[in-house]
Amino acid sequence: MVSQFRVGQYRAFRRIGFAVAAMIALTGSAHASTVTAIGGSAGFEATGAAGNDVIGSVFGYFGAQLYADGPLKVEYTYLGKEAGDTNSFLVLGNLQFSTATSAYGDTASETVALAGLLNFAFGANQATPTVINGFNPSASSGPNFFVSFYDQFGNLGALSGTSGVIAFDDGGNPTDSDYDDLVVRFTVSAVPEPTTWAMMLLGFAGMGFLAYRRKSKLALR
Ligand SMILES: [Ca+2]
Ligand SMILES: [Ca+2]
Ligand SMILES: [Ca+2]
Repeated sequence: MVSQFRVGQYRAFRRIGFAVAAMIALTGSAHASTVTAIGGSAGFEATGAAGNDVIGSVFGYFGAQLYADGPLKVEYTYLGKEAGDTNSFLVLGNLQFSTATSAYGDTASETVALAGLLNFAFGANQATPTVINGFNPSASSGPNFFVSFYDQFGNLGALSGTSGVIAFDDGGNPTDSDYDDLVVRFTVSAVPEPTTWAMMLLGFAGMGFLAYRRKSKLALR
């Protein structure tokens, strides 16, 4: 009787083990969560007096748009600024960072449900969008932003990745021809896809059924 129960228990645990392994495999097969710079022209930011006083000279892309390669979560961190104008950073149309009031290190986030453009914009000396991701002009004397996938490991030349910076040039006046007028770091992480959630729910339902069946078998004895 005791050994019989143990065998049944072992089988149930083995089944649960298979279900968990299948769920992990499904989660692992979810789309890689990366962001890609589309379009634009490659180059280094300027150095010197008219250079970037927040991140220095790094390799990246002028006039590029940032595209999510699949469902993901993006965290934005306000790194700093060197600008006379009061610039802003918006996500989904809502003001997140202002060079007048935000503290370096402040964060904001968005969840992208499907592959597509990230939903951020910059306001040049205003709290409403001036340059929207998707409509970032290439080499321009007006407001535009620079994108780089540089990180603490270097990562020079990368066109896509999981972390990088977005550096804004407000085009405010001729003596401010640089890309440090509001600098943001972005970091992406995975979110489970709808099919993964569905499979997980099925897995939990299956485990519940196994437990129920075992219980009723024991009750019959
Ligand atoms: Ca500067
Ligand atoms: Ca500046
Ligand atoms: Ca500037």
